[in-house]
Amino acid sequence: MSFAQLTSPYDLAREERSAVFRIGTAVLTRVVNLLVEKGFQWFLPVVLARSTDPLWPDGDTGIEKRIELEIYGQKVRAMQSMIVHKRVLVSLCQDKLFTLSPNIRIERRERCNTGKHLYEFTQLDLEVAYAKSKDMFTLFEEIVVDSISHVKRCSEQELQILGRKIEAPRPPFEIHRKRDLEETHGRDWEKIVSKESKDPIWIIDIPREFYDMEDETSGEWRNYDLLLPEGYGEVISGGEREFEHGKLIRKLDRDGVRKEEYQLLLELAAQGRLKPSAGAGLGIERFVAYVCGVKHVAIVQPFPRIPGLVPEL
Ligand code: ASN
Repeated sequence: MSFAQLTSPYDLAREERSAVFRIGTAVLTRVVNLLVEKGFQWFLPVVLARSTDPLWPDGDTGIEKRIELEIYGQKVRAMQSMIVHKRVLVSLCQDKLFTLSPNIRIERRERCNTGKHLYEFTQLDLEVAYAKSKDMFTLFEEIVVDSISHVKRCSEQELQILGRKIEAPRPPFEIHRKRDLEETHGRDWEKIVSKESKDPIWIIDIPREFYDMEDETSGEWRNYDLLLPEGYGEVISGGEREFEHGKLIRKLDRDGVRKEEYQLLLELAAQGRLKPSAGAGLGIERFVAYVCGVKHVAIVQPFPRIPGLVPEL
């Protein structure tokens, strides 16, 4: 499959495209069923909102443009992640919930060839009240293992069409501190580690946005990413969350993030109604691309949204 073909889904070999579709359906069905079986409620996504993920500060953010527009005299933003909405819902109505949410992140056009970046992707975004990092490790390990096993069982022919050999990894996955990997492998640690490892690995203690829990004394962050093997890179990102009003304010000020955009979250925190929680999001296209063994995440999108390449439809 050549990269040029990615701009038009109709140019791809029908058999291969169909196999990717069927595997995508199998993964989504299994993940959703698993969560519902575990008592999660499914809420539908919001696309335009006054509050969204600032995606700042985050060492990996390569956003070229943030989409803001005015409706009914109010400024709204295109959803970058549903972190704020999940936190509000988990605090006010439901202890375990998830959504499949379109995230619009206008990535720098130079990222078109990384194979991992899209300017619009779908995130399975979940949040659990009172959960801790270890609960999320167990849950996502089950999601990853279970959906790969399901695909191996039910989509054998599709995997064959794509020439994909994949084994379900064995949990628990290894856990490494980001700064240790950086020390050993240098700035390109993520690429190197993802290429070299045989199984997915958890990366912990990652300095980033205000909403992830940070121990202000030790400087340790209680958050995590999951890296896929074979160079597929980061597929899950999440953390335990800040819920104390004073700490949230300090961190927003420190990061230079506009507090007006997080008013409801801050009000709940001030009233002691923002629940402690943990959660994470899994990039659907990245995960399905890995299961299928394809070279670019856009291959799993019927209408590819590659940075810098706006399709006809
Ligand atoms: N979904 C992620 C989380 O739950 C946030 C993100 O996508 N930036 O932490």
